[in-house]
Amino acid sequence: MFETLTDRFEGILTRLRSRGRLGDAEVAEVLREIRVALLEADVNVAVVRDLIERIRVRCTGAELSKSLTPAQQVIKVVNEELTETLGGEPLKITYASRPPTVVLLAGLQGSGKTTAAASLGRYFRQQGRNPLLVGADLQRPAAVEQLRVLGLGVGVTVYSEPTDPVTVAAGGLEEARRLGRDVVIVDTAGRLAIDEELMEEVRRVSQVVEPHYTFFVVDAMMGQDSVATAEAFNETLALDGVILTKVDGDARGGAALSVKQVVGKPIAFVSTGERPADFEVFHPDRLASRILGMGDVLSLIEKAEREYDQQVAEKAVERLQSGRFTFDDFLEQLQQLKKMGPLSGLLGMLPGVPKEVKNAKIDDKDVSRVEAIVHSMTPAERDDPGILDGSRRLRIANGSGTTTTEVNNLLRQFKEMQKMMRSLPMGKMLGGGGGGSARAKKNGRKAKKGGRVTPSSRHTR
Ligand SMILES: Nc1nc2c(ncn2[C@@H]2O[C@H](COP(=O)(O)OP(=O)(O)OP(=O)(O)O)[C@@H](O)[C@H]2O)c(=O)[nH]1
Ligand SMILES: [Mg+2]
Repeated sequence: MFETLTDRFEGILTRLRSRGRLGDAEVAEVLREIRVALLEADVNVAVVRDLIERIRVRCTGAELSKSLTPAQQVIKVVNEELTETLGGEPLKITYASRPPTVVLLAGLQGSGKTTAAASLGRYFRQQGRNPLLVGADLQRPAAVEQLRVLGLGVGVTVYSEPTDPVTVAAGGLEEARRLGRDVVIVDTAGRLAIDEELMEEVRRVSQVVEPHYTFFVVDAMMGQDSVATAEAFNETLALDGVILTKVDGDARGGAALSVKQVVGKPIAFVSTGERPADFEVFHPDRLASRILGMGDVLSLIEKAEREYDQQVAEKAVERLQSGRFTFDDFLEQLQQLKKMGPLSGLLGMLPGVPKEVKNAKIDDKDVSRVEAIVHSMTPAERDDPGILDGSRRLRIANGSGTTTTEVNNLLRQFKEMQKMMRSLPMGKMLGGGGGGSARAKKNGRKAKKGGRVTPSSRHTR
C-alpha cells in the first residue's frame, strides 16, 4: 500500500537530509519533487496544488524552529500538511443517546460493502457494543447468505426477510430494539452511480432508518474514479464518511489522498484484505508518517524539538564524528538525555539501533554514579581520558566515592560508546546530516593541524 509514494518520498527526504542550509531555490526543488511524486501516485491535481502551496508558504515563511535543522523542518511541515490533507483527526463514532446507532453502507457493485458490514460488526463488538447486521441487499440472490456467513464468523446476528429493501431495513431496526442491540449496520445492494432506480432505493432505505452514519464504501483501486463516485453519492445521500477498501491492492494511494478534500468527507475506515480483521479506523497522521517512510522518526523529531537543545546535540554529533568526543561532552549529553526520559525509550525510536542496545537497562542511580566519576576528573582528564593512568583512576574513585573497577568500567564503556555512536544514524537524526558532518569534517581537519590526538587513539589499556 502506497509503495510508490513511500519510495519516492524516501529518495526526496534522503537528498533533503544531505543538505545543509535550505534556501528558497532548494525548497522550490523539493516541492517540485513532492509534486511529481503525488501526481504519479494519482492524487487529484487540485489537491496536489493546494497541498504544495500550503507546504511552500510554511517552508518559506518565518515559521522556524530553533531546535530543528532545515531538513527536519521541511519534513515536519510536509508531514503535518499531508496529515491535514488526509483528514486530520481520525473519525470518532458518537453513539446515539437513544440506541440503536444506525450505520448505513452504500457503494458500487463489488466495492466491499458486505465485507465491510461484517468488519464493522466485529469492530463494534470490540468496542463493547452489541450490533445487529441487516441484510437489505435483495438484488443479488446470494447476498444475504454471504452476510450470514460473514456475520457468523464475527459472532454478529444477521436480520433479513424476503420482502423488499425498505421493509427489511425498517424490520431490522425494530428487531434491534426488540433484542436490545445498540448498533445496527445496514448492508445494501451494490449499484451503479448512473442507476437511478437503485439510487432511489437506497435513498428510501436511508429515509426509513434515518442513519446516524452513512458510509460510502469504495474500492481504492479505482483511483480517481472512486473519488468521483464518492462525490456523486454524497449528493444523493449526504455521506458522513468513506470506507476505503482493497487498499492492499492499491500501490499508489491517490484516492486516499484526495477523498477528504474533493468530497469534503473524511475516510472513516480502511480495509486492507478480505478478512474482517483486515479493517481498521483510518488514522491520517499514521498514514502520513508511513508515506514519508518516517515511522517513529517523526515522534523522535517531535521529542527532540520539545526537549533537546539542538546546539548541544549538534556539537556532540560533530565531536562524535570527528572522534573528539570528551567526558565533558559526555556529561552534557547525559544531562540532556536525562531530560528526555528513559534512555531506552529514546534509543528505541532510532532506526538501525541494535536490539541489545535498545534493551539495555540504564538506571538513574547508575547515571548519578557515572556523573560523580566524571565530576572527579580534572578538566584535562575529561578532555583526554587517555592520560588516565592507574594512580589517576584511584584518585577519581576515591574522590567520587566509587571503586577503581567502576572507574575502569566507565572508561571501557565510554570507549565502546564512542565506537558505537560513530556508527549510529544519530548524526543524521540530530545534527541534520550534511550540515553537521561538513562542519565535523572541518573540525577534524582543524584538529589534525593542531596536532590533536583523539582520546580513543591515545587511550591504551
Ligand atoms: N483484497 C481485498 N479484497 C476485498 C477487500 N474488501 C472486500 N474484498 C473482496 O471483494 C469482493 C467483493 O466484496 P463484497 O463485500 O462482496 O462487495 P459488495 O460491495 O458487497 O458487493 P455487491 O454486494 O455485489 O455490490 C469479495 O471477494 C471480497 O472478499 C479488501 O479490502 N481487500
Ligand atoms: Mg454485498
